[in-house]
Amino acid sequence: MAATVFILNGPNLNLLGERRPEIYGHETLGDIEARARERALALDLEIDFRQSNHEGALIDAVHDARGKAAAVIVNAGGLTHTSVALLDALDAFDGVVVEVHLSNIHRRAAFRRRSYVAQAAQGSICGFGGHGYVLALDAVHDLLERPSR
Ligand code: CA2
Repeated sequence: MAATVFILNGPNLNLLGERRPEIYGHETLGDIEARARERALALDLEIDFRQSNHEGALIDAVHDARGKAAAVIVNAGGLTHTSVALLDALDAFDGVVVEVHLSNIHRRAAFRRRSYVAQAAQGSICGFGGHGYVLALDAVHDLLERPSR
């Protein structure tokens, strides 16, 4: 049976494609979801793709992943840099966690360089736009196939 991967997106990611293309690219979140679905199909992974502007809803989604998903890919948006509560929820998830950002957060303002999410993640991918989600699915697939890595 195909393993399930939750792909969780935080605040303002629903606005992608409308503003700030110089930072976040021209793709909408729908375009990114379509790309992720295509890759997941090729990797024989099932995906549950969600976006919320609410911290509690994202935490609930991580709780929901417990017992349902083998991995969580998370772009927590601005909550990346602030949310100890989301970090705690990810810490309570037993499977693989991969952090994704469209932009290279290390080349931006200093406050964006700190990521709470990173502390719960096996790895982080940033700076590759929507392609980062495809790279994250490849990483999840690899980690699930070879758990010792
Ligand atoms: O680069 C990323 O993926 C971010 O997670 C995007 C967040 C930002 O707060 C993080 O530091 C890095 C922002 C989400 C998208 O916000 C938009 C704002 C204006 C127009 C379109 C999207």
